[in-house]
Formats: sequence, C-alpha cells, structure tokens
Amino acid sequence: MITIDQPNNSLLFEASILEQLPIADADISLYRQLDLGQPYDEILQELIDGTAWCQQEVTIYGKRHLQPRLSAWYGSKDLNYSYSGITVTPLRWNQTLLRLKSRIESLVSHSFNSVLLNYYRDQRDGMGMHSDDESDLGQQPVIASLSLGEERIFLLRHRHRKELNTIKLPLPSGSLLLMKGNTQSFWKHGIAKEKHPCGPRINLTFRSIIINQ
Ligand SMILES: O=C(O)CCC(=O)C(=O)O
Ligand SMILES: [Mn+2]
Repeated sequence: MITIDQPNNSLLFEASILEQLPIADADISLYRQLDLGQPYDEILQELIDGTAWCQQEVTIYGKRHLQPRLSAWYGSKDLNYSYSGITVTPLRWNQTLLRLKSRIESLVSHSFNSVLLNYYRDQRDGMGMHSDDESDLGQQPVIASLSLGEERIFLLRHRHRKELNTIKLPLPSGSLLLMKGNTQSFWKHGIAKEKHPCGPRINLTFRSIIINQ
C-alpha cells in the first residue's frame, strides 16, 4: 500500500497550484485547499440541510442492497444517469451548487452539466471500488471531485497491473481531485470504511454527461 499524504515539494503546494500525482496510466491532480469564498464547514452544513438526499438500493452481482451512504444527483433537465442497475433523474441546480460549479469550472477550465453528491454520515459509510466508466460519460471523462468535512481515504487500485500497490490518498476538506484522460480505463477507486469515529463528509463529483442529439 502506498500513501500519498505529504507534499514532497512545498513549492508545488501553494493553495492555488494544482499538483500532478505521479501515478502510472492515469492523469490525476489535486488541489489541497480551494478558496471557495466561504468556510468549508458552512458549505458542508448548507449541503447537509439543503440537499434532497436519498439512500439508493442497487443491484451488485444480482443482489439488492442499500448503498452505505446517502446520495443526490443534480443536473440540467433530462440528464438521466445510470449506474449499478439504477437510473436517476436529475434534481434542479440550487444556488450553492451553481456557485461551487462555477468556481470549479473556472479553476480547471472545463464545464460540467451535472454533479453527484455523496454524503458519508460516519465511519460506517463508504464506497466500493469502481471506475466512473459509464458510456454516458464518454471515453476519457473529466471528473472534478470536491471534498468537504471529515478527511477520508480515497483508494486507487489498477485494474490490470497487480504489481502496482493500492494507493491511499487522504482527501482533506476543501480539496479538489481532478481525474482525466485514461484514469477510469485503468484504475478503480473507492472510499474505505473506517474503524475510528468519523464526522460527516460530503463529496461532490462534477461530471459531463454526453447529450445525444
Ligand atoms: O467520495 C469520493 O471521494 C468518491 C466519490 C466517487 O467516486 C463517485 O461519486 O463516483
Ligand atoms: Mn467514482
């Protein structure tokens, strides 16, 4: 297991500089501390209170079970999204989400038409290993993943090269992880459940669903 937790070159870690992570077959970069114009905890609470959360029932290997987290899908009208045997219809953008979307779009110079929010209520919530490789996202999706609240460990495991160790990347509040290029084709990722008590964490993955004309 490899842990990427400390800056190895402090010049690269100034708040507004994007750090490219040295990961084979992937294009992954990280901002450690975004300026969101508002304290992170305030935004976290706004999202906890103002989001239409639900706990999805999904089918994995033919078995139905409740996801160990809450989620919500927001986006432009008619942008349905299908994953793990469910199709979700988008809720309408609210002011908080539009503000975050526009901040992130200008930072990464890419536009997004949807966001999946995940709410990890405590250490018992997590997300299994998966790739965001649904055809609706296109061949080389750009996914911008904002974390707020409790720091949790983002796991990355190569899909084919067993000699590569699993990477453990702690995602602190206010960090933005940007996944691009072939990342989803070669790597799976997930959020580990924890043994020690954890406070709430919300992750927002901004995505672009391809609109078929
Ligand atoms: O919570 C995270 O950091 C990961 C979320 C994720 O992988 C997803 O929404 O597909
Ligand atoms: Mn994902």
